[in-house]
Formats: sequence, structure tokens, C-alpha cells
Amino acid sequence: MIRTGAFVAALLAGLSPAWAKEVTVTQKGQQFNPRTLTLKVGDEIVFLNDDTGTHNVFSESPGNAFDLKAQRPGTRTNVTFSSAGQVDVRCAIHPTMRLSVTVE
Ligand SMILES: [Cu+2]
Repeated sequence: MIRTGAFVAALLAGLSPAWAKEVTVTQKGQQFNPRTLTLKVGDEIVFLNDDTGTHNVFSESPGNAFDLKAQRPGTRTNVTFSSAGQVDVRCAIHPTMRLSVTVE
């Protein structure tokens, strides 16, 4: 109960709980790397645009929808996955870019 309360408080404060995992996914050569990933609820992905052009990473999956908008080369952006489920991540600029995230 205390742990749950701390978790909610951390989420409300926009902070990562101490036990949350942070995984880097790069965008290079117009591909995500890795392309599949399994996380726990509360974990974060750091999306790093390691490419020469702009990407626009987004997901419309229920519970984990987000849109990073135009992300310039060299930029990193964190996304927290707060609901269990399957998350399909795409790039609005390059339709062939696909990342599949399982949140447990
Ligand atoms: Cu892209």
C-alpha cells in the first residue's frame, strides 16, 4: 500500500520511481533498435534519434498513446509506459519503422 502510494506520487510528480527501468531505443537508418521489447508497468523508453533526419515517434495504442512530434537528430525523449498491454510504436514520417513493446 505504501509502495503503491509512492508510485502514484512519483507519477504525479513526473518523476520515475526508483525501481523503474529505463531502456534506450535508437532510431538509426530509419529503423528502431531494438524492434521488440518487453517492459514492466512504470518503465521508460528513452527514444534517441541517432539518425541524420527528423523522426516523429508516436503510438495510438490504448493506455500508452503518445506523440513525440518532430524529433531532431541527436535528441532523446523519455516516455513512461503506464498501462499493461501491447504497444505499437510507429514513425509518422517513415511508415516502415515499427517497434513492438509488450508492457507486463
Ligand atoms: Cu522516422
